[in-house]
Amino acid sequence: MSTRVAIIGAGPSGLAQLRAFQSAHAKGAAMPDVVCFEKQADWGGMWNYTWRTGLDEHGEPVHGSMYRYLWSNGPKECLEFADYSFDEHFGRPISSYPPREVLWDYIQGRVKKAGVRDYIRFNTAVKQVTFDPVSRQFTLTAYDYANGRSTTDTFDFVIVASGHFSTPQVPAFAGFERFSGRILHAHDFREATEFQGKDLLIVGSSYSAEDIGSQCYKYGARSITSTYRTQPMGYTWPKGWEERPLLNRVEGDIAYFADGSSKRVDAIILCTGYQHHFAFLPDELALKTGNRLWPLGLYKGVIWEHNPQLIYLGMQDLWYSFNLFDAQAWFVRDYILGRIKLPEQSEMQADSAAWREQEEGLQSTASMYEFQGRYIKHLIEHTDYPSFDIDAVNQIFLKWKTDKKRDIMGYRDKSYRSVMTGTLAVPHHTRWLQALDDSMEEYLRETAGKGDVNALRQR
Ligand code: FAD
Ligand code: NA7
Repeated sequence: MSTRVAIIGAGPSGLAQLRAFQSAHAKGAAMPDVVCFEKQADWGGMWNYTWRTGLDEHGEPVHGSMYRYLWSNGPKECLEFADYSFDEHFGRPISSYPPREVLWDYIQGRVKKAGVRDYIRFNTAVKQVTFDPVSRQFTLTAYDYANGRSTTDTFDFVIVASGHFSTPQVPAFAGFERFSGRILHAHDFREATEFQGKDLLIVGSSYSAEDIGSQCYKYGARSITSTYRTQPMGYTWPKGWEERPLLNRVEGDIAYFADGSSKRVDAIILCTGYQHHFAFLPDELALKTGNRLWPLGLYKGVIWEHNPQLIYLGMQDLWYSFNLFDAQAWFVRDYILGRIKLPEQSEMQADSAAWREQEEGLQSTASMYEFQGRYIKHLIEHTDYPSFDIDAVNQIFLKWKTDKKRDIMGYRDKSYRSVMTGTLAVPHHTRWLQALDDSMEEYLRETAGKGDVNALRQR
């Protein structure tokens, strides 16, 4: 009987796993019996945008945290697939920071070409996974909303690819109960124009704070006040945006900060991060970690050391993203196909501890993406995933950071060179700050006519 593998989630990580199995199969390897469970109606994970918040059409928690008008927050040259370039997908150079819909199209291009959609059960939410130590098999229960029935299957391996930017971390501050405006977490933020003409308070000082604040500024918020717990973001903000130390309390519509200063605000957006949350897993199988570069318990960042039949993809804090998931998925594939053998548990733990020690010593931003780059290099040395120039990608990260420091509202107008194809990105036809229409049609206009766009969509 062939090996049975469950993949939970058809986002970039789960899709990388399907593509990894398919690519080995195309070279003659046996294809395990793979089922990918996806609770949404389509693939792409976070990149499959939804306007919904709260519960979805089935009453499941909405997975999506992405918002309208989201543009890539890092250069596409840092996330490019090594086996499917932007050139191959779009047939011409595009800019370095595409909007969400364009990246979703790119993700889909590779898996459409690989022909793996039939492995996915859409509208099917995984509800429970248990492990029987005697049969050494998992039992996975899911609910198939398309057919209105519960399903139960057994698997030899379970690969958790359900993401970790979906369950919000929602702190409370004194006075929230009586605040007269709207309070929401970044997970529920969708439409920046809602805050046009408003004085907005943003709690947090990481990617969501920076980007949601920038969006609201771009779409006409009257002022942005961002409040930090540990350190300010420190960019040169445009007029109307200031950073204050941590929010202390709210009285009516007045926010008071740790330095005693205050500001009247209309709405509060909590950009306070996300939890690794796996409602379908029993406690002993659930990864418990904050958002960091080396969560403990995962050999090579993917294999659950206490039960190596359980695998996690994409659980690290992300500098690299799509090609990181690929490196992990190819490694996991070769492990499941028996090409990579595991050492004893103690050796796996020692290996993880060594990575963790390195992670704890990281001081500078550069050392963090270099660490993740080293990890990717290490993984792909074990597999046939196409090698690529990770040092050159690190250099792009460095330029990205410098460009952001120089101009937080203008960094998305910069162009970088692909390390996969050598193609230099072309500047977008409109500067990011003026580009209010983020649709794919608008993005690809000028050099491609309508027909070309439709042709690209059909790939
Ligand atoms: P996800 O994309 O989250 O996909 C997980 C999938 O699992 C989803 O389809 C979900 O429906 C499914 N799932 C979850 N639970 C279940 C269940 N119980 N049963 C069945 N299916 C389930 N990355 C970048 O590289 N560049 C960016 O610009 C960028 N911007 C971001 C902006 C925001 C607001 C957020 C939240 C993230 C951003 N990211 C960005 C990171 C993004 O998370 C990754 O690019 C990528 O989507 C992670 O892929 P994943 O497959 O691991 O997880
Ligand atoms: P991150 O990067 O995990 O950052 C979370 C931020 O929230 C960070 O600044 C934290 O401050 C802050 N935080 C967390 N809890 C609190 C409380 N209680 N009070 C004040 N501030 C708090 O999450 P993001 O959402 O920004 O980014 C996640 C992904 O989404 C990322 O990949 C993006 O591309 C999009 P700290 O620095 O810990 O003091």
